[in-house]
Amino acid sequence: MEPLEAKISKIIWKETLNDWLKLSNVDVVVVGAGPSGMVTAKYLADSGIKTLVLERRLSFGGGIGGGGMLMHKVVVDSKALNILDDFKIKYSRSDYEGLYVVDASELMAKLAAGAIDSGAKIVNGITVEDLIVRDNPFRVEGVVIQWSAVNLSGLHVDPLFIYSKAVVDATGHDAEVLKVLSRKNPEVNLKIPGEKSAYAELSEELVVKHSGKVLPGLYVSGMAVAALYGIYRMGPIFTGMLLSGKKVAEEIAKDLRGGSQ
Ligand code: 48H
Repeated sequence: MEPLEAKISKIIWKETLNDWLKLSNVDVVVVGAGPSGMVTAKYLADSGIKTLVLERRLSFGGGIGGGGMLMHKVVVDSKALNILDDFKIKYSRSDYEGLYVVDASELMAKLAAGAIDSGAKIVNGITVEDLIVRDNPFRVEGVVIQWSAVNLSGLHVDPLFIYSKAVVDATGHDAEVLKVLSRKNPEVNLKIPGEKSAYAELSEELVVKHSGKVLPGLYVSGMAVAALYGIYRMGPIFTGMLLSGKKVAEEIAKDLRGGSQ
């Protein structure tokens, strides 16, 4: 008889490795399990696209959890109510026409559950530290990954790869994927000026307008869009993040169908 301890370990080794074998070559890698990334993942998965979300932290939600200055409510306007409905997230009217209130923990939990239930895979504790690229013509074909714990330790451990047809930078304010691409591949001439000060109304609109493809194989959603195009910030209103995520999913689905990602 095998002792229970050995069985537990064998189950975890085997099932995790089985997962990674399936995940080493996917259609789309979404970097970051914040609001825009999880919305992108759900709608991609709904279209039958094999989608992997890699999240550095051991949790979901990115900036949602902090609510507005640690108050556990966020604001969404009427333009994104259909997305909240798709994820079965509850909302209530505020005192202001067109503005709705959502509980931050419900938003985090249900965005993640919605993406997972639609078939996207979310793996926590993984940091994307670089990209796989091809030249002539230049394109992005996946990510270079490391355990977040290894990065925190400062140990020199070589990373591994996930090959994909498309990568989404959904890393938020720091636009980490775009920054590493820009730094290591100067020939693509990608400048990231960083986001501007607060102007909520305009920011909500411009982030969505500019969400989408950056380079062949590389897309951007959420606050990383603001960093890339020098757009204003909007504070704890999440309409733009949700619409941005959906828009990017639709663009990738179209590109993958037409073979032009
Ligand atoms: C793996 C990574 C890496 C990496 C980061 O910040 P997020 O919530 O991102 P968005 O853009 O979906 O939403 C932004 C929103 O939360 C926000 O901050 C708003 C609306 N601010 C307005 C304002 O004025 O301040 O989530 C990004 C996620 C996080 O969970 C990170 O841990 C993760 O990405 N991440 N994961 N590899 N290299 N970098």
